[in-house]
Amino acid sequence: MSVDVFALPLTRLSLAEAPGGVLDVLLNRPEKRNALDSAAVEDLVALFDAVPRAGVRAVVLRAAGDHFCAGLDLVEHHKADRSPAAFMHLCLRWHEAFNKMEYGGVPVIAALKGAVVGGGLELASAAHIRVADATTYFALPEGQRGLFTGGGATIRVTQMIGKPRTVDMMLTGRVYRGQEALPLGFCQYLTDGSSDTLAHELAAKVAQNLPLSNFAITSGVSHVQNMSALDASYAEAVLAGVVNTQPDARERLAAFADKTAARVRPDQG
Ligand code: 1HE
Repeated sequence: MSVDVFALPLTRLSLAEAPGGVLDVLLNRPEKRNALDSAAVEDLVALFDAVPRAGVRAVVLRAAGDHFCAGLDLVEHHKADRSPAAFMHLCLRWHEAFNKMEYGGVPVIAALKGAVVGGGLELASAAHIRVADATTYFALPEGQRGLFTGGGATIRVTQMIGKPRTVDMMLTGRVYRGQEALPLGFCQYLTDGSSDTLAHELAAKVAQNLPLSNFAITSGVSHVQNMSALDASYAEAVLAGVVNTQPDARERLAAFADKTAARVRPDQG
């Protein structure tokens, strides 16, 4: 049974349909630079809980205003004067949201711009593809604010850029951007134009893959990272057994066999 994401009572996110089964998700609190308060985190949990059962073929996660996301809502956090247990439980909701994003099996493409900092970088790192534009910059300013990352930076940012670089960013507040950030792994694409536009182009392409292939690529690659090499090779074989024999693939294989399918060429981008 398909879930209707448009029926969700979201307050911090706006949704729109894009062609080809792509869902456009807008972080929509630009006046606060899309800082993640508890309402935003609950929206992300509700949305990414529903997305895998909603027939969505790919998600573009983008932002209103000049900045992707300023991280934890520091004003809410200051006013709430939370106990250690309360903040731990809040962090667990962040993990719930980001794990649903990463492991849900539906490709998520983040269109970045401006500040992608603190929890904003943690949010971006849960996406499968990150597209940056010329304004995008990455930082983990928690250390300077008397805080520590709690939304998965120790896990996903270290996977993206490595432990020494992550620790340096945390300690010194170092900022990365542009041509320096790209080869380090902060993003897979850097555009001179609009990251929204490129993210949508990529989503349209990704959405043409069979959903079961995309499920295996996104959730499968993430899951096997958590396994021993022995278990990972077993899991990969089981996944491939299911995906590579799916009836929907027969048409594509037939097209290759009868030479009507596109060949892989070096100039296709
Ligand atoms: C916010 C937040 C926020 C902006 N929480 N309200 N993250 C940070 O340390 C980043 C903090 N933010 C900034 O450094 C800057 O705001 C920005 C570089 C993102 C944007 O600068 P700018 O000049 O465009 O905007 P601004 O004037 O600083 O802020 C505009 C408004 O957004 C203002 O509210 P207003 O009511 O006074 O207009 C700001 O208070 C508000 N705003 N960022 C709350 N983060 C699970 S642990 C995760 C740990 C973390 O993420 S720590 C946070 C790291």
